[in-house]
Formats: sequence, C-alpha cells, structure tokens
Amino acid sequence: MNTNHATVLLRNATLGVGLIGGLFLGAQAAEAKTVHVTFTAKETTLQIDNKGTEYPAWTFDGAIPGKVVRVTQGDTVDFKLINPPTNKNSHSIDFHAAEVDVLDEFAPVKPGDTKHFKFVAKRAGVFMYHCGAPTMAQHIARGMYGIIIVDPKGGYTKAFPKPDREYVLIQSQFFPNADDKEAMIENRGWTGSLINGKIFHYDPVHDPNASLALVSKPGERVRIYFVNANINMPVAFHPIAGIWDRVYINGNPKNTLYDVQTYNVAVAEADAFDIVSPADRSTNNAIVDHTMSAAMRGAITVLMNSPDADPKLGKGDNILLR
Ligand SMILES: [Cu+2]
Repeated sequence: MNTNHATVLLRNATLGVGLIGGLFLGAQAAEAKTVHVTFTAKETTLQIDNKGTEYPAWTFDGAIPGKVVRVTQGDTVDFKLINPPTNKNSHSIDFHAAEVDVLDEFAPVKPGDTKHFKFVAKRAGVFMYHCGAPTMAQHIARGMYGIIIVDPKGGYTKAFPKPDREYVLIQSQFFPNADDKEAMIENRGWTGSLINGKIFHYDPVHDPNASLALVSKPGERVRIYFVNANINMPVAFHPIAGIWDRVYINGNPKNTLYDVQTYNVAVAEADAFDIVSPADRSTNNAIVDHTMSAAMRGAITVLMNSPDADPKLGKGDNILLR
C-alpha cells in the first residue's frame, strides 16, 4: 500500500468515526488545518539596543523580528498583509516556506491596500520570511523579517527528539543610516549585529544594560531555530564551551549533522541547532557568530544552564524573548 492510499484510508476512517458519533477527536488532530495569519506593516520607531537607542524601523506588527509563525507540515497558511494608508512605502511578504508566484503573491502592496493569499506548507523545516519590496536590502535592514517554523507531520522521533526548550534567534546587520540603500547593498558602514532586534540582546556579560539571557537546566536538550537575516554576511554559528549535538539543515530532520563545532549559515538560510549541556553541573554557553566583526558588534547570546532556570522560558509562546 502506498502512502496516498494509506492517507485516503485514514481520512475515510476518521470521517466515518466523525459521522458515527463525533468521538475520537484525537484521531482527527493529525489532519491538516488552516492557520490564519495577519501581518500589518508598521513604519515606526524602535529601540535597537539595551540602552534605548532609537531607530526609524520598518516592521511587521511593530516589532523586530515579526511574530513567530508556527504550523505543521501540510497545513494551509491563510495569509493577509495589511499596508495601512498612513505608511509612506509599499511593502510585501516573501515566505520562504511558500511555493507560489513571486509576481503575484509576493508583489508589493501599496499604502492603503491589502494582500490576501493561501499556501500549503508542504515541506518541514524552519524558514525565513521577509519584505521583498524594493529596495529589498533596505526593507530587510530596517527590520521586516521573521521566522516560520513548519513542524514535521511525523512529529518527534528518535531521529528528531523532543527538545526540553526551544528558542528563536534571528541575526541581522544594523546600518545606522536607515536611508543609505547603497551602503546596505555594498556592505559599507554597518555598526551592529542585531539578535532578535537588539545589539547584545541576551548578553549581560558584554552589556551591563542587558536584562535577558537564554536559560535551561543542566542536561536539557535546547533547540535553537536560527535565521541569518543579514544583508551580506554569512554567520559562523558556534556555541562557545559547547558542541552542537545535532544540526538540522534548514530545520529538517532529513538533513541532520552530528557533533558540529561551527556551522556556516548562508544569508537567508535558517537551521535548527540542538545543544545539550553537561547534566552534572551548572554551565554557561556563549552562542556567537564566530566572525569577529559580527560578534564584537553584538552577535553574542548567553545561554545559562542551571537548576533554577525559569521553567517558563523556552516553552510555548516564550521561544522568542522580547
Ligand atoms: Cu517593506
């Protein structure tokens, strides 16, 4: 029996149960669902470091990065982009998890207009999304990007163990002159590395104003969903005082590497990284872009592994710390 036949039989069986008594809702949970997602483009002012330096950002929903979109492989994303009439620029959406028409679904949306389309998230993994309106480098550099996680329809397995905690980290280059598109394209004058929208966001070691860090308990498996939203620079992703237990290229368990010190993440690539700290002691890791020009500009994130780790962090809606 091939997979399609099995799927049809499973659907019929589920339908039959539903018709008979509306029981066994659990059996229907594996069915693909439709997830409604709405983004509103907001041209606004945001703080790009822990001491409150303001920057004229362009955003999805008023934050860098935009919100985490999470679906299961096979789900339909019913998406709406609102560009309010108060904005000065056209904006767009480019979901790397979508296989559609760049000239249709991803076309620029003028201020006052709305774009609505659907796509099926057919492939498991982690994917970047971003605004692709011209000049794209500027729209990304000013903050219009985020992550969509497409969990495998097969769920967790031995090859893809359930993590104890999950965190999203999205790195991007900060260009202080928000209007200098040429500098962004030619990689001139960038002064900061933003991690989830802020320089040294989770690094109280290098920045006394930093109040957040990633946490776990000793021995826990921590899965990091990492997006390289830089304009021009790859990222040498490395956990200081640790080793990546597994790297899932593009976040897909079909593409797993083991025991990796540093993994090179291309521009616009997203991957998932597992780290498991020693179980018998408290430790700290510094998760860095080992490219020194980026690390010293802000691309360092502290992961504290201790028994008193906040049980709420790295779980549910707390995977992208703001
Ligand atoms: Cu835009």
